[in-house]
Formats: sequence, structure tokens, C-alpha cells
Amino acid sequence: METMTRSKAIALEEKYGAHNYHPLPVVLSKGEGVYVWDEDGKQYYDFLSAYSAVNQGHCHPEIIDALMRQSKRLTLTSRAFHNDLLGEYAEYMHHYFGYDKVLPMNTGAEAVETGIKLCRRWGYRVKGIPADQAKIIVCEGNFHGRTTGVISFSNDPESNTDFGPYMPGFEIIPYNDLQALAVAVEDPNVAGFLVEPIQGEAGVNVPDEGYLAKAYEICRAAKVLFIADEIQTGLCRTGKLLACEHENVRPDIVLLGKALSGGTMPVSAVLADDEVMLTIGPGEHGSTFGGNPLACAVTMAALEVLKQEDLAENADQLGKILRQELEDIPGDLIKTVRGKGLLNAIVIQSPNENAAWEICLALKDNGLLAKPTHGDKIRFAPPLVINEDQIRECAAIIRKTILEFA
Ligand code: IF1
Repeated sequence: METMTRSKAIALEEKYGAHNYHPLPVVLSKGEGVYVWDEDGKQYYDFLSAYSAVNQGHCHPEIIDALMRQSKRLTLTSRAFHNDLLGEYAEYMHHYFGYDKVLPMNTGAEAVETGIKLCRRWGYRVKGIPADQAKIIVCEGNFHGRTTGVISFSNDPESNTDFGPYMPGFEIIPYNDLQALAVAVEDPNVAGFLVEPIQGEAGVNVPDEGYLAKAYEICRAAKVLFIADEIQTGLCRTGKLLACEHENVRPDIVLLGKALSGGTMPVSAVLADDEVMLTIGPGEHGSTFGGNPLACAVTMAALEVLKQEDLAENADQLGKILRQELEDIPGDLIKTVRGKGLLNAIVIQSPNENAAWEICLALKDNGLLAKPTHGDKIRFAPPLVINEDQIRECAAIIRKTILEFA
């Protein structure tokens, strides 16, 4: 009976939903903090956190409270009229992140698109690049979203095969390669460098220490905007409010999304100073839902939680414990442990090419949900509200599961 309920939900998805995902076979119906429950009432640790969108934990009471209160008052006006929260939100974002201005959008991909438009505008109107010649440098292995613009500069065939023609104006260089960046920015038509401080989709690819700081320096010297996609790495995930802070880099443009709403609704934002932000004028960019009062209320609550619960510090400390525990697992099934804060991954080495998937199925049976990425990697990214006892219990689940496979 229980199995039937579970398989029915999956069967309906399969029959009536598009086949653009291959989820783990678990049907979740409830979440609280670091836990989620399936329809049979089985409890799991969530070690994905909706790809870092629920940093504050599932259904955080203060975020849900803001959502409920504001949703009874006013949810959407469009930007044709002012709403009484957008100004307050913009000021809040200014004080929280230290940028002159915020441009509110909804999904992460929209924030990326907005960053690209701002960068190109700045390139033409401030840097003086000739019309339609602006170029943006990106990195191999990047993941910035699913729009046709964004997949135009992906080098992942899964993301862009047979979705062309692609948008021109991008150059792909190797990640973590300062020499390649230095050569690329010699072209005076380069307007920006778009980079993930840690590459998420590529399997939590952490660059060498000093990479971001030196890359920023190279960009500054060449009058090229440094655009940080902090959609996954930001909002305390890596142990700092923004991952760029690890190297004291203040990007020219910051892209935020995911945990900005604590996982309740799609909220994204682009941060920049006036020199960049004011290159876009009225009617030249926008979105029906961007800056809606519900999003403003929820986002301020979600950001308050990060600060009040000191989640950057918690992510930093518990990340160290988690990586140590993972390093201590005997055997050679785990080839590599890597990450920063609570954005971590292990690389599996096994003659069985399905090993990572099978380990995730076994982890699920043992009460922990994680997802393999790019075949041999498993991402470990629990909500940042996790405590030390819980992280050690999770490490024990992972250890036990890995040893079952050894
Ligand atoms: C999916 C990955 C994570 C992102 C960065 C922009 C976006 C994302 C750095 C776009 C989104 C997601 C989307 C999700 C899977 C996921 C993902 F595995 F594909 F790479 F998180 F690691 N910049 N990442 O990571 O944000 O438009 O989705 O709000 O299923 O596509 P979005």
C-alpha cells in the first residue's frame, strides 16, 4: 500500500510531466529544518538543500511567518505602480551587502541574464566598446542556468545540444587559469568576466587559493567587470556571506538567488554600484514578478535568519568537521573529498560506473538524501541550520553506507 502511494505519484509525473529530470525515487511530503519526510513518514536528512536554496532549513518559522503575513496583505502590484515594501527592501539590501543598488528578479537564470545585460550596457556606455562588439569571458564547466542565452556559453553537451543557434559574444577559458584570463582580457572589447567562486555543477570544483583575488585584479587592471555568480555559493553556504569574501574580493556585479527566499519562492537579485546599475533606464529591463512585495517581505526575513543564527560561522565550522569525518572513512571508494563550508562533494572511484547513483540509493535507505552529479561525484550540502550532533550522525550514515559498498 505504501509502495503503491509512492509509485502512483511517480507514475503520474512520468505520464503527465515532461521528462526533463531523473530524480531519486523518493516522494517527499514534509520538511522541517534539516529533515524531510516521505509519504510513508520515513525521515531523512536533506543533504542537497534544494541545491542550496534552503540554507535556512525547511519551512523556517520566521520565513513562513513573513510569507503568511504578507500574502494576506499584498502579493503583487507589478512595477507599473510602487509597492510599500520595495523601497524598504532595496535599502535593506544596500545595508546588508554594501552595494549602491539592487535589481530584483525571480530565478537565478534571470539574474544571470540581467548581469549580462548590465555588463554589456556598461561596456558600450562607460568603457566605450563599439556597438555589438562586447565580449564576456566565462569558464569551462560553468553552470549559470537554462535560458537560451545562458546555455549559449555552456560547454556541457547535456545543457546545450540541439538547442542552438547560440548567442555570440562569449569566450570560454579554463577555470582556475589566471594566465588564460590575462590573455583573454587583452581584447579591449571584453566587458566582463562571469565566474562561479566555486563551480557547483562541475562537482564542487574549488579553485586554488588566490584565484579569485588575482582574477579580480586582472579584471580591474583591464577595466573588465568581475561578475560573481553567487547564486549557489552565496548566502553563507561556503562559510561567508559571499564566497568571494574568502579572498576579500568585492565583485563589480553580484548575482544572488536560491536561498534569498529560504526556499519558499523564486527570488533573485543583482547587486551593483551606480556606475553599472544606472546604465539601464526605465522600460529597458524588468519582470512582472521582480520586486513583488511578497518576495521583499520573505527575503528580508530569510536574510535576517542567516544573520541571527550566525549561519556563515556554523557552515564554516561544521564543514570542517564533515570533511574530516569523510576523510577518515577507510578504503579507496572515496577518491576525493572537497568543498568549503557546507558545499562539499566526494568523488567516487569504482569500476562500476553506476556506483555514485547506487550509493545515493543506499544513502536514501539509510536516511540521508544526496544526489550524484556528473556520474562519479556526490554533493553533500545540508541546510546550514544543522548542528554538530546531526552532522556527526550524517557522517556516520555516509560511513556505514560507503563501507557496505567497499
Ligand atoms: C536545475 C546544478 C546546482 C546555479 C548557478 C545560476 C543558476 C544555478 C551557480 C540558475 C542553478 C541549479 C538548477 C538546478 C540544478 C542546479 C545545480 F547541478 F545544475 F548545477 F545547484 F548545482 N547559477 N543551479 O547553480 O538558477 O534559474 O535554476 O534559479 O535543476 O537546473 P535557477
